[in-house]
Amino acid sequence: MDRIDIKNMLQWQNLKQHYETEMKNIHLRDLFKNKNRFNKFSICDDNIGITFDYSKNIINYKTFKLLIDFVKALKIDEHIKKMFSGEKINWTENRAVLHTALRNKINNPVYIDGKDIMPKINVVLAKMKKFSDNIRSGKLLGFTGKKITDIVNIGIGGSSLGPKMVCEALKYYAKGPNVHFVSNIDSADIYETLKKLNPETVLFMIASKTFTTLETMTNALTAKQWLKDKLGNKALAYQFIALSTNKKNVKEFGINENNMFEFWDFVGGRYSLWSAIGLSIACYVGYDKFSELLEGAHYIDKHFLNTPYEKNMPIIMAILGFWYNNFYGASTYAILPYSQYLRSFPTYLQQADMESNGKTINIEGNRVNYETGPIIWGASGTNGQHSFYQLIHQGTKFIPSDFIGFTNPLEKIGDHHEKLMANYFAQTEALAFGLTKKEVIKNLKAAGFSSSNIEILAPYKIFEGNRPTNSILINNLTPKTLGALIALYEHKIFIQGLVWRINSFDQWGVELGKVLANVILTELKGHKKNRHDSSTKNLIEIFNFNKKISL
Ligand code: G6Q
Repeated sequence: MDRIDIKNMLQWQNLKQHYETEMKNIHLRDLFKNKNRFNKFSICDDNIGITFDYSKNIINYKTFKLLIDFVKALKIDEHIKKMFSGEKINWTENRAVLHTALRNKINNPVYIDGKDIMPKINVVLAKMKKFSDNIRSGKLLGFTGKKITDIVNIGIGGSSLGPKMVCEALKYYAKGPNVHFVSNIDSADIYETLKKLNPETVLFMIASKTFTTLETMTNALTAKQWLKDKLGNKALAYQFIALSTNKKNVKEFGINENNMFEFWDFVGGRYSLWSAIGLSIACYVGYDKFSELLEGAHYIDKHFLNTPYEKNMPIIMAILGFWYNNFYGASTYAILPYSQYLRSFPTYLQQADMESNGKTINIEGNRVNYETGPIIWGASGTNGQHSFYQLIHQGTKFIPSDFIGFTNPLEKIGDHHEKLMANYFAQTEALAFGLTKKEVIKNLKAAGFSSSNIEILAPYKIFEGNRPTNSILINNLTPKTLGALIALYEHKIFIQGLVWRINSFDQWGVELGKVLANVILTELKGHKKNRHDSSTKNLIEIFNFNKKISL
């Protein structure tokens, strides 16, 4: 990237001035006086069945143009091309970023250092197909000849959150074995999972890019011992497989190369559900559905690459987030899916977004002088309405949010879906337009309140409104639309990283805690004492003392 101070750019200055002089005090009620607003600020893609309505954002035509001017000035198109063409844009790890190649359905060559990576991707996809077909059909059996009924994916972070979220989201389509995800090093996780399983019918997938992660390797060894105790050592060859980039460690662990599904360092952990890490998905819903998931993501990749900025969904999502983050001081962003199937989507996006853009050092190695990635949070649909929505509607914090909903339910039962979606529409309307004092007084009068009571109550019942939302309305929850939805957010995150001039693809911020934990572990095992601050030292001493007496 060129040396740029984004706050000194004319385009940033224009946005700043526009915010201060025209937008700071404007209300969505005023903006909606323009009857053409929905047409101008929405995109309906009938090919995939997604409507993206961003009209309930605090922007006018000029804001939109200035935001587009800003990203154009940053030449983001060049960076997008660099990612898709395998340039090593993850500069702190000297790696290409090619999760898009994993779902490259047109199969055109994609080169890293002059070598086409598509052949090796296709080999692994074919191996995943064969394996998942065989597990589902019962051609591949457990050690004692029984059909696999349960898969336990042992992995953490990117090696768990993506496949777990997708398996939950596509549960309706599942006909394969049950899937379980063990990630926490807390023994409660593996204990509670294993205690209900039959060792003869369990398949363990050890999902770890590096095959060194403390949590995963500890859980994997516990699972290995459990299976060995129940069925003997030979069962391992039948019921343990590895999803990894690290052949050597997989072998040392005792898993044969045939039982290893490979991926590569150009696939970041949090972008890995499209790779061998997605094998649990393929076994759960079938390879065809997994392939449709890839197809949906590929569809958005093409949209992202080929659509002008003004109609480009991920780019628009990115610039709107940037607008609130950097001009309105919004430090958090809510993700609100109106679908029980997508209940883990906010958790998944927390990693995808916050691990990517929670950074302070820019490409030149300097500390940024502006805000970068927001705090991402959220929960599924109406459940949230009965807890934290109060704060979004009437709290002092300014929280933009995304509402994700589906036109059709997967299973129509009574009027559940209409009721769910009535809430979906009502919430964005209430957040945008609120309830004025005049309207509150009118309502209270109609409800028969006395004037003195009206005076007391009215202030509490006012909704200021002007809370911005995006509505993503999808026809049906299918593997394809889910793939598309995930890819929309992946690219949004990428664009925001470009705007903030940070590396969205490393995660050094998770390292320090790991190093210190290794040091402290020796102390908890009583081997040695290290120097610590007085708080940490005393906490460790209390832990070690009480551990002895409770034993
Ligand atoms: C994601 C991160 C991180 C990673 C986990 C697990 O982008 O890199 O969440 O996925 O730390 O790592 P392994 O897959 O190497 O065990």
